[in-house]
Amino acid sequence: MSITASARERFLGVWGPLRDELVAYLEGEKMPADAVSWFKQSLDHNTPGGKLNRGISVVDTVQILKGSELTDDEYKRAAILGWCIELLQAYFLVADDMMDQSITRRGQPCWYKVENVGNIAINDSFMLEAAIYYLLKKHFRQEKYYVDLLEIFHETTFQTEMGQLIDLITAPEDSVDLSKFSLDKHHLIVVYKTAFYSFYLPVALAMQMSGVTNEASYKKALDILLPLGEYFQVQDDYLDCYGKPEQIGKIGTDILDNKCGWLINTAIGIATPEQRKVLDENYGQKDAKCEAAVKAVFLELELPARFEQYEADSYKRINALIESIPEQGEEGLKREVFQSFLAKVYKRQK
Ligand code: DMA
Ligand code: MG
Ligand code: MG
Ligand code: MG
Repeated sequence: MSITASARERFLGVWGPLRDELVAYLEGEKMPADAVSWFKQSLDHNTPGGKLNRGISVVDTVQILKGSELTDDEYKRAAILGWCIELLQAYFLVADDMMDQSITRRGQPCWYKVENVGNIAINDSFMLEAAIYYLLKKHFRQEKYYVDLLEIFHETTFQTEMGQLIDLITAPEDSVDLSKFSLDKHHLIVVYKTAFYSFYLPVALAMQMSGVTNEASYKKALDILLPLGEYFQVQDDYLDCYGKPEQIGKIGTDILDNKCGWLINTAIGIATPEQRKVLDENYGQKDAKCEAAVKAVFLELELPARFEQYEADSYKRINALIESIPEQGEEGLKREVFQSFLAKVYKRQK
């Protein structure tokens, strides 16, 4: 099942109070009114407007592992962890949009593009990250798994930043060299920049909250969630070119930005020498005509149909991984955790 409107609404209901706690902290530090209102706007512009897959997956996983309805208090605590991932996502996206020179995000201007924000968005992104640790300390300091939560956040943040590093240096603005691209390179980039924080992190946090302590279960979850995350980022690469901006909420920039994405890597593997020449001459140029020439080759190579095939193959492969968990579940793992996450993203249009 994908996320229902009522699940979204309930999760969104936890955001307002958390946002107010963060704002109250600045007030308590006697920050001037304009700073408090700036931070509040940054929080509201950047945190709640997305699909909320990551955050709601924490709640869903805690619920599935418990096997019965969560109490209001359990729901709220799981949702706080979920919002901490959404804050992490907000932090990454504010910076990512500056580095990728994107225009819109979630149907509104990227934060750095908002009037009077500009490079102040760099500090705003840091403050979104700092907000995570404020909330974790406030709400989870007394738990025996508090240090585990801190470590998981720190480790996945570092992994994501390594991924962003290789994403960016594989896409230099001034020297396009498609011979440096490969699907292996792409695999490494997407696992690090997306899969750890978007897929492993929500489930690992929920497992911590549910009292799962054995390492092997975390490893097994990782072995399913990294491939799921890779599939998700390939969808993102596909939608960058073929998604409608009104639907995906953002305008694709991967071709202009010389990104080592799934489409260009798939194209390189099958292009004729003539098509390759067009790609070499037009990929990564900040020019709409060049972008159109690349897109024309992508269509000649039938990349949409190849993507559909990739999607069907991934679905099978990930379901087979899920079925490696015994039907009755084992040590803090249940098939439904992964099935529910897969259902949230399978054939997504945004
Ligand atoms: C996303 O990569 C990765 C992170 C860590 C934000 P991306 O630039 O492809 O994302 P988007 O398409 O949303 O800008
Ligand atoms: Mg981007
Ligand atoms: Mg990026
Ligand atoms: Mg993208």
